[in-house]
Amino acid sequence: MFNEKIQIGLKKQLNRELESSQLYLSMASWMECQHGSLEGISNFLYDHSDEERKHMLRLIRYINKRGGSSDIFMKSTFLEEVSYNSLKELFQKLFEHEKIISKEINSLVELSLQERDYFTYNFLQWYIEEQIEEEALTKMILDKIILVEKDKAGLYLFDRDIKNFHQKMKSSCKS
Ligand code: OFO
Repeated sequence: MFNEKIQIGLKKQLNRELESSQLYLSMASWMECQHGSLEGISNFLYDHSDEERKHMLRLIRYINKRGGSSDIFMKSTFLEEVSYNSLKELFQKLFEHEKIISKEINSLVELSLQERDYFTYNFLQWYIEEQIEEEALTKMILDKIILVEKDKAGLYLFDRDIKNFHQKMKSSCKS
């Protein structure tokens, strides 16, 4: 029987991943509407929304494989209308969001040790690595945006950088 406390923790996390996916999606759409010329950034956000969905799926498959059930969620939610005063504000929110997710993952790791569930402990190591990358990535983007924010030419070049960086990441994931 799959440990009840662990199951509840993992189910909460899969809902957080779903929320993350929706957050990135709403940000991508806002970017596309408000800053259509900066398509490197909006494409990055759209793709990241898909990534977050994959993080959720990974949890669902794990819970089911361990004999639990993840058939408890999916209340249909409508995306709230979002708006940001600036690109900087958007990425600040994203960075804060990723830090919260990291904290939640850390608590789950702690719980898995308390409950002596070493399978789950091992499973969660992938999420730990992922959060290290995601915090670093959102912080790097935020820092760059702060540097070029008021400079239109700088923003254009930055968007091109994100596009190239993003392409490289996508092809390294495929190989
Ligand atoms: Fe799922 O990593 Fe971001 O939130």
